[in-house]
Amino acid sequence: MSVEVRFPPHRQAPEAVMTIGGVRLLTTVILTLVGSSVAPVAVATETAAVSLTSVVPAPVLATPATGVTYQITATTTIYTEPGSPAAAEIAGQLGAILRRSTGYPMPIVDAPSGTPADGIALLLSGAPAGVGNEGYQLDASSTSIAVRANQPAGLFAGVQTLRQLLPPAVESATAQPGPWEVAGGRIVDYPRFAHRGAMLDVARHFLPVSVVKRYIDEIALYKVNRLHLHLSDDQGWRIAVNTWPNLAVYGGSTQVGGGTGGYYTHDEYQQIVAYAAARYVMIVPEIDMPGHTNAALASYAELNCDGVAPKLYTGTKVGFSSLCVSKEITYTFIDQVLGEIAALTPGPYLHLGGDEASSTTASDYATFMNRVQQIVAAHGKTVVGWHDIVNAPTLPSTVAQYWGTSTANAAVATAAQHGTKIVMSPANRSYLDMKYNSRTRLGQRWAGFIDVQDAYGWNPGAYLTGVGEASVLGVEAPLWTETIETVADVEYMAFPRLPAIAELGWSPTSTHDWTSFSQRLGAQGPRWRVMGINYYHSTQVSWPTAS
Ligand code: TNX
Repeated sequence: MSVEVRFPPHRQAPEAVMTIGGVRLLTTVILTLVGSSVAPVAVATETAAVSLTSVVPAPVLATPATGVTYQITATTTIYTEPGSPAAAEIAGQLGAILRRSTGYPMPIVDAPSGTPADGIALLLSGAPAGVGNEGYQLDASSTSIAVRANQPAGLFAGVQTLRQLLPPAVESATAQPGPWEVAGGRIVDYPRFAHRGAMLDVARHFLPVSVVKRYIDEIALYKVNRLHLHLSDDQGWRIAVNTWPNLAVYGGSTQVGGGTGGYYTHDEYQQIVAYAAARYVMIVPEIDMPGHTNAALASYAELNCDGVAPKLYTGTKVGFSSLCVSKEITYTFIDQVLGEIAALTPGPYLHLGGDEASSTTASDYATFMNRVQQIVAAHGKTVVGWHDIVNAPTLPSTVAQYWGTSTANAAVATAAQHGTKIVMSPANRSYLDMKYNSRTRLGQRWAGFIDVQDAYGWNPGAYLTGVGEASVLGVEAPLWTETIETVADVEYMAFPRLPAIAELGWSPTSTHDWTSFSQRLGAQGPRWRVMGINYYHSTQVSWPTAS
């Protein structure tokens, strides 16, 4: 029998063409091909080194080489693709992690031609074309590790996998004893969806730059490539706008519960954008409108239909505020605000919110959303809106983010059938602010309790009736912060559910299996402990002792 693995152009599991007795069978690779020299497996096999099949999100294909182990030692060199500053930066990131925890020098040098010995090579050549722009191939032999990708994003993803193949102590901030072994074999891997997102609501409670950076590091480890920042809401405006300075200075001066709030200066926002970009995470900024705008309305009386500024708001109600749809100054305001944010944001998207506009009439909502989408387009950006936006005329490029709790939404299905792309964030599956259960101290319960099996147990490509895989741009896990105040709170709600959503976004459906996932997730516990991540020890997962 021979096995040849093929990579379809996108979003599908690789297919194995098996030739048995001259008959060619085409099958999707799912589990072990018994008796074959190539054995793609989805279930962990125990070896001394961390198993190749323990990675989260599950790789497309993992082929252990039995009995082969690579070991990082004091003489290990990191080789990087010559002439690629991006590869050199990724090598630098890997080197920094390894230097801290191994205590070894880990020099970084240009890769020579040919296969380097005793080294870890990050190469922009030799990857299968089928792994695309974000995929990679990782080969571990007894003498070398080679991560090969077509683009730097793929190298970065491969390095995140390599981190997980090393013992948890590799994440330590201080030198540890080792040994630093990697199980031999090959991983070939690429994402199912383009959009693998997380969202932070920095409006209800302000989160400083340091917390956002830490979260970027945490999500990037799970191959999440979008961070949506909810930058404005009734309770606070969180980004400086030079043309409307009171937005941040006054509108940003409080938060839920009445704390002092805060906002990002342009320089700080750009620091976040750059930090994210170096981890292959795109920032998607959201200015919510026409509802969720009390902080703006309180900052500028002229934005109100009656010309009277409301008080700042520190409660948690929704749906009571609206920009004045009939006033021309509203559109000047939006044009100037979005113009500044567009100029600071390299990514293609501006998120307009558009949710829960219950103080705006349906016809005003349609008029307003129609006009603001043109404003975004004039700034060269693509609109994202919460799925309520499909109740207005949408541009063909507008992306709708589904946040409902039902598996049927006729308006969203119709939009999808007309070509609108959908980001899936069903509130009863992906909302990281929902409580795990009735005993969870933090969070809300309006969309139900979500333990990690609920977060994992759905298929984004077949969840909403009439919204098939081809209409789905990806998934996103939002964290609303009405009850969330600190980095420890953020981590408690995000871990372990964020990695579940990340896996739905990255891994092919053929790998979807709760038993396998819960085992692989449990293996992350000791890593999170070393990293100081305050995670929820869900009883649905068996966590190794002392993690
Ligand atoms: C609904 S989801 C909201 C937010 C709240 C969240 C709390 C959505 C688009 N709007 O305003 O923060 O529920 O779970």
